[in-house]
Amino acid sequence: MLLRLALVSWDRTPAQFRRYGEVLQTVAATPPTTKRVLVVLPTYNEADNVILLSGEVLAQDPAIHVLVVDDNSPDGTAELVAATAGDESRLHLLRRPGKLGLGTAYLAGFRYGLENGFDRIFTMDCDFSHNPKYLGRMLQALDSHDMVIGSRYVPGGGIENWPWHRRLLSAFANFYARTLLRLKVRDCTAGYRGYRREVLESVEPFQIRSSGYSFLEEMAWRVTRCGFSIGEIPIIFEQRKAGASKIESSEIYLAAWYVLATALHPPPLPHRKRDTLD
Ligand SMILES: Nc1nc2c(ncn2[C@@H]2O[C@H](COP(=O)(O)OP(=O)(O)OP(=O)(O)O)[C@@H](O)[C@H]2O)c(=O)[nH]1
Ligand SMILES: [Mg+2]
Repeated sequence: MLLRLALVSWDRTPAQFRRYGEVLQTVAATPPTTKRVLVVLPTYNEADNVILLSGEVLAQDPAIHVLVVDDNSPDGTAELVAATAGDESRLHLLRRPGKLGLGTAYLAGFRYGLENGFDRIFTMDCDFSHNPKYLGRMLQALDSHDMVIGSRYVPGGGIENWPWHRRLLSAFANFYARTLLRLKVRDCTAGYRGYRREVLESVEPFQIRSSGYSFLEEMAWRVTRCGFSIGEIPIIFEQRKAGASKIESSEIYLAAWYVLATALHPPPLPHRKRDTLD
């Protein structure tokens, strides 16, 4: 099935196909999970990455499904996924009419995961910055934590090939959000995350109005304030190799403003945490 997934995309993405054989050989032999797992990949112009990355994610565990949430990418990302999904029952596509932002793409993924009975719901960037090889460890961490973050800022974690100014910006954004929102997690702007479904049912993520980085910071804040535990698994974050960044610099200022507003006027939260750990 996975081989067919790659074959369908041969015409459009020969480079992705060539690397696919290597992928199958390198997947770690971790014991398969008994949970139903959804990995949400938000995409905007990720045709160079989406097929190979989906294949790598699906290869990590037979229980994993992938949902691509695409915002009508002009480069044909959705068409590639649609052509491939016909032969791969664990690959799903949600098309949206236009570029509606990363935050609402996460929410669409959460809704899909909850409505379709998934126990564990992950998010990751579709540009290979988040290596799928960490999914197994992150899944295991969800046995003892309510939420898990693939973290650059815990021992063993790090960043590869980022220029100094991006490192500085990321470190400052984390310091700023952690201080203002009084968060203990080290990497609160990371998009590589996993949630137990009960967490998403409890913290009312659909009330979040912000997008991008501040969406992620507010999620970490909600999860913490509602009394859930967050585990961090060290990852090496890699600079994207194909395609271009979609995050605009204005989003950084917006996120800074939004974090300040959340700290000064916290939105109402549900009162009680549901006990999730089985
Ligand atoms: N559906 C959807 N996906 C988006 C949107 N904006 C960004 N994405 C996706 O969200 C993920 C993160 O965006 P990136 O452009 O990689 O942002 P970034 O990681 O901060 O920037 P780089 O480090 O330069 O890659 C990628 O998979 C994008 O394709 C959007 O408006 N809608
Ligand atoms: Mg990226």
